[in-house]
Formats: sequence, C-alpha cells, structure tokens
Amino acid sequence: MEGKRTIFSGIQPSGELTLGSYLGAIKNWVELSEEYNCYYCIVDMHAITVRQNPAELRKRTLEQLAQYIACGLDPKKNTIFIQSHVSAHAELAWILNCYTMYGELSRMTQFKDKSSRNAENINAGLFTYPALMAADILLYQSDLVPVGDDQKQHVELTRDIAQRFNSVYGEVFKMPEPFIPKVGARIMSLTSPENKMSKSDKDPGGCIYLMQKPEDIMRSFKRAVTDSDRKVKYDPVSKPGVSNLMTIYSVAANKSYDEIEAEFEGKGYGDFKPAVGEAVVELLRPIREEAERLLKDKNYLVSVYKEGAERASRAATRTLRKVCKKVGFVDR
Ligand code: ATP
Ligand code: LTN
Repeated sequence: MEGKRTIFSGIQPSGELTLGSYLGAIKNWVELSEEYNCYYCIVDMHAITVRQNPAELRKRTLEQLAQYIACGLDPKKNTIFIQSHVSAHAELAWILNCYTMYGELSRMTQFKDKSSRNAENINAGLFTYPALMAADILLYQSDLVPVGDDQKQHVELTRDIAQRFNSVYGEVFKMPEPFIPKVGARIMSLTSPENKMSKSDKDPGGCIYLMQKPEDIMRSFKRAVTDSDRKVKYDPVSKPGVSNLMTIYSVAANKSYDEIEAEFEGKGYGDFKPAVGEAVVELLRPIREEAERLLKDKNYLVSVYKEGAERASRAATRTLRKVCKKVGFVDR
C-alpha cells in the first residue's frame, strides 16, 4: 500500500446494479485497482435517504458485495466494506455539515431530481447527502474518485468543502479528483433514451441488470427504442437511442464508433440490436455466474466485509482524530 495513491468510490444498495453502474463506475474500479490503494464501499447510509424495505436492503447489500467481487475486485487487494460499519463516516459527515452551505446543497441536481420524485419524503438526509459523500471521500485522503458523469457535481462540492476546511485549519484533507470514463459515463435508459439508466427506475425494460438472465437481456435490447431511419450512426442529438446502443456496444465489444458504423453499413436495426444484446450477454455472463456462486458462501462474504471494515476503520480514524483536534474537540 505504501506509496500508492488512494481511490474511494461507492454505490448505494438502493436497487439491483445496472449496466450503467458497471460501465460508468465498477469497470474503472477494476481497471484502477492494481495501481491504487482502493476503498470500495456499499453506501447503505446513503440508501436510507429514500425509504427502503429493511429486509430487502439487508439482502441487496450482501448481493452487491458478491457482485463487486464477481466483477473482478479482489478483497485481498482492495478494501471492500459497508459504510454503516465504519462509524467515522457518520461522525465526519456531521462535522462537514457545519462547513457545507445551504445554497450549495440546494443547487445539487441529484437533490432536485430525487426530491421531485419523492415529494412525500424530502427529508434532511436527502438534502445533506453530499456532506456524507464528502466525508466518505475525505476520510481516506483519496486522490481519485471513479464515478459516472452524474456524480461529478458531488465530487466538485467535496473539493469545495475540503478547500474551505483547509483554508481555516491548514492542510487536513487531500484534494480529490473525479475520474470519469471517456465512453460509458452516461448510459441511457433503453426505453426512454433521454433519461439515465437508473437502478431505481420504475420501468424495468429500460434497464439491464448485472444479474439478469441472457434471454431477458436479449428481449430488452430487441425492444430498445431507436428511430425511423434505420442507419447505425453516432449522433446523440438526433439519434439518442441508437447512439446509446452504440456506446454500450463499443464498450462491451471493444470497438470504436467508426468500426461499428462500418460493421452495420447497409444493415438495419434488426441486425444491430441483437448484436448489442449478445455482446452484453457475454460481458455479464461470467459476472452473474461468479456472483451466484459467491452468494452461496455467506461465511466468506461476512469475512470479507468484517475484514474490510477493520482496515477502513483504521485509515478513517486517523483522519477523524486530526479533524476533531482541529475543530477544538477535547481529546478522548
Ligand atoms: P439510484 O437510481 O438509486 O439513484 P443509480 O442507478 O443512479 O441509483 P448510483 O448508485 O447512483 O446508481 O450510481 C452508482 C455509480 O454508477 C455512480 O458512480 C454513478 O455515477 C454510476 N452510474 C449510475 N448510473 C449510470 C449510468 N446510467 N451511466 C453511467 N454511470 C452510471
Ligand atoms: N452519491 C453516489 C454514491 C456515493 C459515492 C460516495 C460515490 C456515496 N458516497 C463516495 C463516490 C464516492 C451515487 O449516488 N452514485
């Protein structure tokens, strides 16, 4: 670990992981995991900003852990843990809440979006969500935060909070940078390509899930919304559906947009859509099979998250102690 730069990232266990979470975030986590000292978290405390069924939340948290490992994250080399197991996250979040402005939080796109979709439950946690996310990142003195495009604004706010704190107390926090993939930073819904593919989407046809069966994946791709001109061409403004499928195919089959346009020259969507589906089936097959295998070994999963929480706690406590001292709390 010595000398390596640090990564932190997390995903909420608020639904089944989607192809969007994989291409926007987890794929990069795996690619960066050899080079960096990595903390990959299941952010269950963030998930309860929207009402969750307790039994389902518990089940999904373990499933998500199995899926992280199945995607290629080795728990021996990466610290994989559950956010609520490391109490320093809640403690630093409270302190950072006092260094985060009402105006800043009101400008967050995710807050505006989620509060309009959950009008009956606009709770304080949903509003101050970014202060908890800043705590996640800053506790580990992270250099890099690999996320999809939608989280860029939160990482920028994290930097502003860190800057504000450091300007009062000296260099306490390292400045983190977002790391956003060039292709796949924003995968769109297959049924409404103007919206982001999202695990809490009510329309399951728009989403591809990591654990989905091949025949269901194929069905969703065959039904994906395209347009009426039958040409496989990358143009996100006038052809959002086709361009989204090209992005997915490009990452799943490792081909450039030019190569894809040439491959389907003179052919229609009837050839193109199943080809994308097949590439995704093959991409996800080993992940699903490995996750299913791991889920049968509950003792192993428990040992992974316990060891992860211990390692994470040691690193997080170092930063938290420093912060407590700086703000004037009496030593314990
Ligand atoms: P929710 O619907 O509960 O808000 P979500 O599906 O939007 O969840 P998150 O848990 O918010 O997913 O995101 C997990 C990670 O995956 C984040 O880094 C996020 O930026 C990335 N991500 C999520 N959806 C997509 C997408 N459609 N395209 C690219 N990246 C995505
Ligand atoms: N807000 C993120 C999840 C998240 C996260 C983090 C991502 C919580 N804490 C720290 C990166 C780093 C989301 O909604 N996807």
